[in-house]
Amino acid sequence: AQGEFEVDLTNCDREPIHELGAIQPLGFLLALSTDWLVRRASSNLEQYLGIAADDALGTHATEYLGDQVTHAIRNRLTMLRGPDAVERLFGLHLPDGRRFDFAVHMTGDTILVEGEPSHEEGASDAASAIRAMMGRLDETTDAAAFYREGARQVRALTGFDRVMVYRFDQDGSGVVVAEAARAGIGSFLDLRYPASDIPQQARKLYLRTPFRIIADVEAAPVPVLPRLDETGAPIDLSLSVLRSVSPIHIEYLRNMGVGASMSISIIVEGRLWGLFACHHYSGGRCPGFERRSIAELFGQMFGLKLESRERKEMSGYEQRARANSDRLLAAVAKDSSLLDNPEWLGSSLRETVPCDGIGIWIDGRLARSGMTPPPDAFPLLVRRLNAMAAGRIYATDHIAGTIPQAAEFDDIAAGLLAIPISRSPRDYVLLFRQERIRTVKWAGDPHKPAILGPNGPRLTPRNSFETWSQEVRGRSEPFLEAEVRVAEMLRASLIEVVLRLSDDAQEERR
Ligand code: BLA
Repeated sequence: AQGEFEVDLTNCDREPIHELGAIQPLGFLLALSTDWLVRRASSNLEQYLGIAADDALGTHATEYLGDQVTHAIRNRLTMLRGPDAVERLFGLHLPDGRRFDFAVHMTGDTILVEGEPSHEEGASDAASAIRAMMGRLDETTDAAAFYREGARQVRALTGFDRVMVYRFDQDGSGVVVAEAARAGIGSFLDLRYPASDIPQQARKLYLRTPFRIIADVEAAPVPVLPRLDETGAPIDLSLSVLRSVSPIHIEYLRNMGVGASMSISIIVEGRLWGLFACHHYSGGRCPGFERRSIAELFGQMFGLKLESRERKEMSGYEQRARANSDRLLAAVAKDSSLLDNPEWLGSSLRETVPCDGIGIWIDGRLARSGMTPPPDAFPLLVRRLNAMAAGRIYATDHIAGTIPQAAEFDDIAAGLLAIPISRSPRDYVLLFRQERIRTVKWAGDPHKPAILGPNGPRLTPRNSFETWSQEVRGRSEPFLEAEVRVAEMLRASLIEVVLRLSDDAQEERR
């Protein structure tokens, strides 16, 4: 039965997109043994090298690549470093004088050589191009301007109709945080796309090969022959520059009206932070390999700069937080009654980790200030916290997600950061954040990332990108990683103070 259904995401994540056995037609591929004999060839070989793929199998590739190309590639192969290295050679001359660009890498004991005609597009002074691009980035002050400038630079370099900076969230969905686009094609800025639009295995590949070009959505893939080798294995095209594209993704791009697509990975702290996602609408588009390589290098530099910006921001925040916390502790040390004063404690903590309310639970007694759940909600809250991992900070933007009863007060307090302040998890400082109703603009209904395709139980990406607004309730502004780290620091100090106070109290009692 056909119809719409909830997408089975594991289905998508299992498609072996590195083993589709085909390339895009903009170049050719040869798989060579280490002694340079052709093991596999793309079926379009004749078009580029004048010899049919079938006839090339088992021959020496030097016969048609020529001595110069063979020599240059052999030399370069010795420079491959690391398992995911791909070497590039630009503007080499074939025996008949035509200039080709090459990408070479190893997969197992097989050499993969990919060639495509050189573009005479004057991208030769790569170093100064990159230097100028970096300079522009450095002139930007805030994050938004930095992203925007990045998008502009990639568009200027590659000429795509639309260049977006697409940033991932923890749940894998993403949002367009900057855009540079040709006039008159509308804007995707701020739109959110579900995680399933880019399946897991594709994300893994984009970490290994930070650049992906889909030069022409309508181009027929070119099979690499033979499909299976003597061991029955398909060719592994994980690192191939020309790797052909999953039909599901092609369908997705068609549904979006895209003719060519390009993505450049933005990697921060070893993680896929996001992508430069680029669309071309009027047919295919493929910048030359050299220019694509500059774009890729730009993406790498962009990621590094982003990383250092984020680090700087973080360490600034942590420094301020440390100073606040030192001040707080010094004050308490002087006047221990302050710890019983939730108003005072609340306003001091708020400077460090912004919140709307604070509850202090010590020895079964509650003190609170600001926007907090009602007092009778605390015993349950504390019991649930006691049941969680001992002695750890717990932070959530959605208390009711773990403690369903919290839904009753989530219009007042929706988010919580709990700091356990005694060694046995019984006493807490609880920071609450109010609900913040947000409207998320999804590009299409995220509950229907796919519909059942015309050819049976095969997934088809959704075909509507009509903005679908979702009102998110019962959630607060999330607590950031840096805030949680700072809370750890506060915790250590608070424990010290609380221990000291209880020692003093015992002494007084004696
Ligand atoms: C790949 N999906 C991608 C890529 C992007 C997106 C950017 C990288 C390849 C490329 O550059 O085109 C998605 N494109 C987007 C998003 C925006 C955009 C979110 O412009 C927002 C601005 N896709 C689906 C479903 C499946 C799917 C349901 O929607 C699976 C069932 C698959 N997407 C899919 C696959 C790839 C992909 C398999 C990998 C393509 C490849 O590299 O071979």
